[in-house]
Amino acid sequence: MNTKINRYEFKEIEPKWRAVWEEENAYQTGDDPEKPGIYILDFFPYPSGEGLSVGHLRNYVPTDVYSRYFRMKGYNVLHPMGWDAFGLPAENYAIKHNIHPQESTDLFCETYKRQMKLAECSYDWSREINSTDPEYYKWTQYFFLMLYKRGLAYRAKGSQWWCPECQTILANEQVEDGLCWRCDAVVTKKELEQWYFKITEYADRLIKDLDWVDWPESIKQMQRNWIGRSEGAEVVFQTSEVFKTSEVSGEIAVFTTRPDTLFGVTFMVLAPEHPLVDAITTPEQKTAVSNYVNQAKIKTEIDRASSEQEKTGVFTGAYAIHPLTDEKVPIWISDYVMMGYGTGAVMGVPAHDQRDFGFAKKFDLPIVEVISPDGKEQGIETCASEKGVLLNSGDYSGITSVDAIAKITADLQAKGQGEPKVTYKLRDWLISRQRYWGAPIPMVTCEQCGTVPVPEDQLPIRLPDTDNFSPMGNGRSPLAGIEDWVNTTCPSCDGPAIRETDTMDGFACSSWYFLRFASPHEAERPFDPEAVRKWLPVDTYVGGAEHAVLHLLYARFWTKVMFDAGMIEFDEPFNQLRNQGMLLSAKDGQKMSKSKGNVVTPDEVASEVGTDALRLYVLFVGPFDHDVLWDSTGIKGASRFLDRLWRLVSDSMTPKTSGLLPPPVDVPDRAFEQMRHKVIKKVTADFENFRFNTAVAALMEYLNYLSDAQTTDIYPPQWYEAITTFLKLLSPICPFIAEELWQTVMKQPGTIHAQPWPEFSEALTVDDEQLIIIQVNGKVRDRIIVSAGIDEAVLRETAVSQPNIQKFIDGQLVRKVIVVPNKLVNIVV
Ligand code: ANZ
Ligand code: ZN
Repeated sequence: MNTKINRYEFKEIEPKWRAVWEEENAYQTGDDPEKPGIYILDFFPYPSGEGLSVGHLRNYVPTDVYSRYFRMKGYNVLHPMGWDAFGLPAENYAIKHNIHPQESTDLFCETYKRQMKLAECSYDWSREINSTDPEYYKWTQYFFLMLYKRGLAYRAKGSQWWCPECQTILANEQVEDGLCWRCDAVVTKKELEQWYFKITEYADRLIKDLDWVDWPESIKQMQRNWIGRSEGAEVVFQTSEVFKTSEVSGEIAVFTTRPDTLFGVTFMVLAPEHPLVDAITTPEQKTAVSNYVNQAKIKTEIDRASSEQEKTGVFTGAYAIHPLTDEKVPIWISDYVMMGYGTGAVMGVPAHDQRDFGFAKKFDLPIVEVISPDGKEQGIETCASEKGVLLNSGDYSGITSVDAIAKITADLQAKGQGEPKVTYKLRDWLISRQRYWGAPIPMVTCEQCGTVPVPEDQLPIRLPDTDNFSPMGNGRSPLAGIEDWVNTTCPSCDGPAIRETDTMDGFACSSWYFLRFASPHEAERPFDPEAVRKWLPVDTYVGGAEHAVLHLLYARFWTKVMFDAGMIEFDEPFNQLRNQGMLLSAKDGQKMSKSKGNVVTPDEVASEVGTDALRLYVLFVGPFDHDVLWDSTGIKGASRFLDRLWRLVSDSMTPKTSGLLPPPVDVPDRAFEQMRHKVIKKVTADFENFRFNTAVAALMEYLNYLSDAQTTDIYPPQWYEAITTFLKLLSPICPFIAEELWQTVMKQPGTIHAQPWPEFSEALTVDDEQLIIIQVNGKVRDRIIVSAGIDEAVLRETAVSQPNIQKFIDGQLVRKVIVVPNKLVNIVV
């Protein structure tokens, strides 16, 4: 007796294949010299205590499908995974639960790995790396030294963002709307001596090379805006004689993008922190000015920059001299001018600059129109910031803004009162963190020699073991409290020296990890140049858009530095970038997080419906790059699809009436074959273009089509080819059911995952003919191929006159012929 299983029994089938693939090392990186290589990489995950939610799988499952697809296409595929595991969450968790951060980190990594394996992501685990491994951070320190030697790492004192919760300094990129990116605490400013990387030196190249990488335009634009390149001029204003002393030059430089508006200047504004403020303020204004400066200190930069806020400010009592008209211009102080941008001073042109306009209105300062569309006076109701033709501008009146910008800049330059200038919003990357759980900065300070780099052969500088990794509370790293670690000898004079006690920003670790995967066990060098030449740059890089101006900018910077140092032969690390959309909880439309209690874990879904259905649904839930809701009821549809597929394939192997397989009919069924080619074409193009949801939809339709074709006992000749094609197309998405049906049910030799990807013929994908089913009294008796646009009357005739059909009509009276266009003809006798 044949006991037929009517559904896909994932509970037995999935563990079985899991074990086989593990045993066979199925996901080992290919090294066949005949094959081309492709490097498909996910963003370096930061394992948190929450583990993975199904949302993370919107990153990992698509890249996995993509990797499996390329393996079948005959590529050597590098698809590795590792852990960006230094950083605050592990440390905070460790402090709270009183365990060592290494322990909590290991725990989190283990959970992530288990869940990724549960989802059967085909990573080559033999290449796993971990940024907290001394064998890894040794090289992070090595790159720090490389930057230092190239003059790209320096120490400076400055007022920087400080998170009072995390008790550490943060880089500008890590402050969003005045809040800490990790804990959402309101950040303040703190004055500390810090290490910086000179990313600003690469600003132009970081903008320029965005032009040719295949990245989403939105990410490119975010990077361009963040770098914020502005072309303009520096204009130097003299102050009146009175203020020139031996310390003060009496000059105030401003940065402007609009030198053409110079004749419209009616005041100047300095940032409250501007170094000249004290010197130029007149005795009568001293009190007012110092009150204002103190107030400004407590405001956040966001509030200061906001155009909504009513302008505030105070007059210094001093005047500057207009470089072209020699008129006296009052000098004010206002917090809408930032010390960190340009020169920290602006020339006020209220007629044509929005913020200056608000300021002039508030303090009743004159507004002089100097630009209009046609050079004629229009009157200034609101600020007019467009370029145009100059008026009220002496000899320059009547020329265009564009010409005036060049001419005025040149004339100022000739007088020594200005020059062309490019300014960036980008600041140097601040990398010191006053925390324990990071890579120590490999520098020491010696009384004799000053700041000395640790020689490379003494790396790694290991994190000392301690039980006390809580912040000191005084703005210093916990490492500062470990005296026998701090005290060391100077590598250059052997005298007493002390170590740098801050650790590196975790983004340093992730700025080069993609190189490490090429030769993860290399002991003598950060990477084997030969392996890097073979695999890099990364072909396809996939992760969340939230890293637009963080990791994705930093990694580009390091890559360019390594290129300049001659270590690598490319200067962009990621050729193609794709960002997945977020998966929001259907409960509340919010991003999944433990604190909101709306997390759906892969574990719960997989235990209920299996990994294949989970993967299928993750892809089908919406377009790859869209934010979509996780609707748990939809997952049932994925299960049903797999059950139907199971029945379709196993039924074709167990004929209903006899032990024999149904005999193929002789006529090659073109329409049936055409369908197969069309589906191959569609799924192939969809995979290549990250349209996984429509690939799934195409397979669902194809399953319907095949099920319809199967309702009779007449199997078309290409039936088995159709179902093996189906399984191959599905195998990157649902690796388990495809393998089971392929090997066990269809008794095909070898794993389906090593089969060549199905090919299609372009000609066969064009709809020129179609398959028509012919029924007699509702029973299928034949199929014919007709041209696609066939006339209905002709189709009727053709159907009735088929010899096969004539047999069934058998001389009876044809009472009715029903035509369902493009599908079937039913002959009623
Ligand atoms: C005069 C002027 C006239 C300006 C005009 C604009 C329009 P972006 O494009 O963002 O680079 N500015 C310069 N330094 C500043 C600072 N430290 N804080 C606040 N504002 C500052 O902006 C450049 C413009 O921002 C500069 O050009 C300057 O105002 C202002 F019709 O100068 B402009
Ligand atoms: Zn924080």
